[in-house]
Amino acid sequence: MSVSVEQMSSLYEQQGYLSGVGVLDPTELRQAREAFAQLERKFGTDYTGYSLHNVHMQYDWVMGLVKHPRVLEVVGAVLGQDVILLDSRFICKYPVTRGNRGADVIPFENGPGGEETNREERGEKEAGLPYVAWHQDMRYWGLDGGPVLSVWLALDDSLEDNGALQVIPGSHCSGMLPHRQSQRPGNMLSVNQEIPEELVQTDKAVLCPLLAGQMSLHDGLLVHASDPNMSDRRRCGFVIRYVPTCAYPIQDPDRPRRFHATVLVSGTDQYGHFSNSEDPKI
Ligand SMILES: O=C(O)CCC(=O)C(=O)O
Repeated sequence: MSVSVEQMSSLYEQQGYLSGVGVLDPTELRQAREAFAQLERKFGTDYTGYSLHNVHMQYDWVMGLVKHPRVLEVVGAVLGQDVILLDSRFICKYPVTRGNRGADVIPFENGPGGEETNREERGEKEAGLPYVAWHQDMRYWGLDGGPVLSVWLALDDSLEDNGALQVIPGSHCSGMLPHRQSQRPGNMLSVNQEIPEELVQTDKAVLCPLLAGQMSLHDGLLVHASDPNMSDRRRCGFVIRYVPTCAYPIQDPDRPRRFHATVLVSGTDQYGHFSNSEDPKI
């Protein structure tokens, strides 16, 4: 049974996220993956892991993704028709092998206890590997006047073993939680923030597995994180942040992120809060 965008929107309001929404057809997916592979060849994987930031301003194929009709259909059902793209970033966790991490790091496998693999043992294997700490996106964005919606579009299958996104359903209703500097090495978040674990209902965490070409969406206040990639497969996602045009930037020294690459992706902008939200001709 297919779910209407209206049903998606009400589910999103209720739980703060949606997952498993199909976007790219096989041809679009193949083209996006080939284009991404070209960037890997050009820049190297150390760079493409986290540094392809706002490249929708540089590459037509990336602009095509941020304006993909299916993405905008679902985003529009949640935010309304007048929508600005705030920011975009590829987040790619590469597989860890003996070769690229040194002999002391071995790929994660279930121990003799299968699913019951010892947490401590797993912790040791994961030590220092790239992960994303529990956080809320709004902690980073100096914004008011409207919600932020993040799309996570999978270019690879994103599953439990390669570090899929995890969310705490309903946590978007609890307001902004305190964040602090993370002590655990490997946090991919540029400002290295985390919500202290005692404030996160980790027993309620839900994994958002995606097949390549699908997306998840989450609210800017939803608590979410992701574990290291312990598989032998890449996990590449494209994160796109959208706001309704009524949202506006604020001066908040704790949330200093600026918006240099905004684009009006749908409808009209009667507010002009983001000075460069014209549709750039690239
Ligand atoms: O890609 C990830 O693992 C985390 C992404 C994330 O934190 C986000 O989309 O806000």
